[in-house]
Amino acid sequence: MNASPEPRSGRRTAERRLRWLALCAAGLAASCGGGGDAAAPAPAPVAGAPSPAPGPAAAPSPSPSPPAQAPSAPTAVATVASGLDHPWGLAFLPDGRFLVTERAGRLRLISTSGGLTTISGLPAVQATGQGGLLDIALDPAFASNQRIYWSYNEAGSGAEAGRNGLAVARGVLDLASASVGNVQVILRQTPKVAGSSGHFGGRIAFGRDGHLFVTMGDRQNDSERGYAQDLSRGHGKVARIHADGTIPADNPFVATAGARSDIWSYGHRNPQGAAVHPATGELWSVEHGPQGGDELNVVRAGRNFGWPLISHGCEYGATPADRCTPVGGATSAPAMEQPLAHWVPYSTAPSGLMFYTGSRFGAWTGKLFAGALSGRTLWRFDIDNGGSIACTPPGGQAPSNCSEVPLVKNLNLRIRDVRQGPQGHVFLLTDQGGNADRLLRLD
Ligand SMILES: [Ca+2]
Repeated sequence: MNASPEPRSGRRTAERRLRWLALCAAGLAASCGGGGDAAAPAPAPVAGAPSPAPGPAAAPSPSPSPPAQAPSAPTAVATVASGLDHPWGLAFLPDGRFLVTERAGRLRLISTSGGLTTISGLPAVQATGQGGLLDIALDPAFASNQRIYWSYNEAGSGAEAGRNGLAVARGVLDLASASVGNVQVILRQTPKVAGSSGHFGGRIAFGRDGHLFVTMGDRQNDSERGYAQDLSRGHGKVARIHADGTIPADNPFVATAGARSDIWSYGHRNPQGAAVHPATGELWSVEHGPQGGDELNVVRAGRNFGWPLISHGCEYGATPADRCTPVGGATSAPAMEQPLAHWVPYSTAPSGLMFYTGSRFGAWTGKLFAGALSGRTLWRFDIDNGGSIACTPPGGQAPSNCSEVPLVKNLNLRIRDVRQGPQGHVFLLTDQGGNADRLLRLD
């Protein structure tokens, strides 16, 4: 269904606007208002004009518009760079180059021809288990301030020696010397924990108003996962901060005694994908459930997303045929959010989330995409069709609103991140280990 041909015409942009309006009026109405970030008028989700930024790898002379005979969906995969080591996050520089994090702690500058340079000047990263150097983002005003932001696992020191936790830092990138200066740590997930190297969350995304969202996992210790419900701790939360690390006055818990003022939402397990809806400005996220029960959520201010009190997944060890008791004992509860979509009975381990707003691939415009690690695929959500979304991993019957992209499924690689680049291309990071760790472009 990805490749269904659609004729191009001058009415396309208007039609897309109508589709987004239909999204708001139909099954996904709740996603179009009510959130703390949703007050601003919604811009047209599809840019009528191409991105002003120069093109990526295979387009040495930037072409301002897609070729006349461009396919309506990607039909080929090109390797932009190989030789990476567990790449995790991706950002696009205005000059056509790329920044890619490697979990082991290197920030890579990648040329349009795939050449790798290591950026120096980052603070120490503790690379262990799922932890290390994680996501990367450019400041919305990067062209004038050259500022970049990254998330990572920070080792504790002093009284916190032997513990670790997620941190977010920013600095000023000097491309000429391939270094970062003026580094400031702007967020720490506290308290740091002992005995875990997992569930950091770690995605960062700028909201339309310039606030920075940070997803923070529950840190995987079973005995401590209840902290996801504890507003005094950073576990299992999404944070929202100003770009300098200070706290927005309209954060939902700033007036709650004992609560961290940076909390935007709570009750999360391990959110590894985050993207801001192009029409509503709301944060959407995908998170890892336990065994089964991975979730797609619309992350609204002050809401409780349930972990570990409710879940659509089982404790590890249940067989797929088991009718397990969900973690927490129930799949729903009053005053707790339900995911927009969830995966059962298998996990797909979603990582990376992208609203496709480009016009290069017309059949993808207005769709949402999530990478998958254990699922080794790219999920496509036809959110613009309205109605409910349910995802059933391989072996099941996938409903039409949630499907896998065959082009990516056939790669059989763990997809860590998916991003829309300049000129409407789609880029993937594969986190496979060995020679298969790459930056890919879908053509
Ligand atoms: Ca949940």
